[in-house]
Amino acid sequence: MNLTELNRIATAMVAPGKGILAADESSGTIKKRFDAIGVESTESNRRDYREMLFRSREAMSQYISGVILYDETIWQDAKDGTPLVKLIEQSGAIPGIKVDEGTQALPMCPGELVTVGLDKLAERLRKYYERGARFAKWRAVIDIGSGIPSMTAIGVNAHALARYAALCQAAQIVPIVEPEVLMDGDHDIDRCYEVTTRVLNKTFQELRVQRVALEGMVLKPNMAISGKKCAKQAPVEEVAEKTIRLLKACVPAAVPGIAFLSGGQSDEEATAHLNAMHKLGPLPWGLTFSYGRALQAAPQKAWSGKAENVAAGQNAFSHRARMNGLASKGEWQSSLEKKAA
Ligand code: 5MM
Repeated sequence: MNLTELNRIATAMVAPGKGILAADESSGTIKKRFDAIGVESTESNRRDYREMLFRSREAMSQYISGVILYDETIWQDAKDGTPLVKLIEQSGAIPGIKVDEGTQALPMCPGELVTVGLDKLAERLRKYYERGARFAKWRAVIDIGSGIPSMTAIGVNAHALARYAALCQAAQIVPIVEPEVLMDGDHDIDRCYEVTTRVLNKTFQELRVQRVALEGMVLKPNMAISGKKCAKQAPVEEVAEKTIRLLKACVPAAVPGIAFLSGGQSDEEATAHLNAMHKLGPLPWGLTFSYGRALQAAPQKAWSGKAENVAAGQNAFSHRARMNGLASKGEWQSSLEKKAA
């Protein structure tokens, strides 16, 4: 393992002003997104949509440091025959790959999930590296509800995240470690804070036990935030303050960067929260976005599967990428959104 090189890539993934595009929706999830805009989820439509994003010159060259791909996409070519991976590289961004294989019910733990995909992972990583992937992603899902999460679910998911991360580093691939505490319930921000603390502490304990080099990874956490159905929604400043307090308590400074998931926040909320956190600096790690929905909802709507809307889709994507790029430096203002509208 060349740790200097892993650290160089991890640092580039969280460079100030840039963040990561999570375009790794599995077939089921992208179908849901396409259903919402009335587009059939065929292999060629998925290719056309992602090609549109990767050819968005402004977004890709200025605000996107890396793209997380799904297995189908990493092997696909653009309409003109150029591998999609090459389009990403040519824009100056780094290709990455989602390597988990989704979740399964966790036996003896009703309502809880464990992420799978460790079998033959070393071999898959070798092929992805040859194709150009320089980082990977594995997402664990932790739900908050009555009596959950259990320490069993937190423990097995942390163990799998660390197994995955160690295999990535051995294959010279930077692991994005994503333990996502869902924001789907009616819990308040303090319950999210408490559960996320337990999850991150257990995750870093496992990473250390399995000898993962913290200097060669990126953490992709949720923010400390109110559940979507909670009657009392914490304001932006509280989300920022509690998230930074929590991360400072749980994430060692050796980690080069933290890149948030958006988790179902609106586009502008996700941007405002990241921006507010940068007002609380200096911070010990790079802090940026690795958004899926909060970067793609607008371009998906603008595109709606029509070739004549490609420019509109690219404009919508570039706008969100620019707003989040500014937020990753604490330079975003809500008036910039209105001006664009
Ligand atoms: C883009 O969505 C990713 C893949 O999800 P599925 O495996 O369920 O299709 C997801 O892991 C994503 O990378 C993160 O959750 C961040 O995306 P959001 O939309 O939460 O910012």
